[in-house]
Amino acid sequence: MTTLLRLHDYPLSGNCFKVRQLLAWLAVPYEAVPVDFYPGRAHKSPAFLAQLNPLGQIPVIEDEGFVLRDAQAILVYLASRHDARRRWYPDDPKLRGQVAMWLATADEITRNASAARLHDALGYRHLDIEACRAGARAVFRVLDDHLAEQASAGLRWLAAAAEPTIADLACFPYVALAGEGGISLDEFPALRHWVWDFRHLPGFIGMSGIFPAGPA
Ligand SMILES: N[C@@H](CCC(=O)N[C@@H](CS)C(=O)NCC(=O)O)C(=O)O
Repeated sequence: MTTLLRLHDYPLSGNCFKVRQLLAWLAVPYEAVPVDFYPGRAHKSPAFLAQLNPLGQIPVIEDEGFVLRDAQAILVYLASRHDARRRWYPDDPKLRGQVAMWLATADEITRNASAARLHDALGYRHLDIEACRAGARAVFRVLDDHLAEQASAGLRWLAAAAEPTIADLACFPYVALAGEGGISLDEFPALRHWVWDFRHLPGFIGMSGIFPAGPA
């Protein structure tokens, strides 16, 4: 008997959102296992560290005994396993290289923009909020410049593909939630446009703070 894929999940986590959204797009059934992230800090419990993620972070999935941590790694796994069209994680070597580059950038976004949000919204007062905001603005500048260049070549997404890939999904949530960390997107017009396009993708599920777009 096959068991459902399990996602160790917290509804307010943008990293967990990445996984929920890809599972929805790929129509993969799963069981969400709630993690008492705040205030319980269940992701730092000895059992969580020993069995799921020694880094004490979410998301983590379990797929028939296969345990995988890190949102970007999980997106690669799920797209490779369940997306027969190879739309989300294209086979083309150059596209794959571009996707990998932006997946790495997504973690840079988490380190800065997500940290600023944790500081402002969940009371992570030990974080250096000005350094987080400056780091987020620096990486947003890279994204904004890149998306503006893509637009001048007739492209809308981070990799040079006609459709969005897991690169866009990985970078999306903490850009869209930047305001919750006190970071304005006003100086990043191409990035704002990309957020708008992404929110309008069919099947976009949204999360608290990022609402699905209504009908056009
Ligand atoms: N590289 C990891 C970062 C995950 C991450 O930072 N998750 C946050 C929740 S959104 C977390 O668990 N933070 C707790 C911590 O870092 O101590 C990923 O992309 O999944």
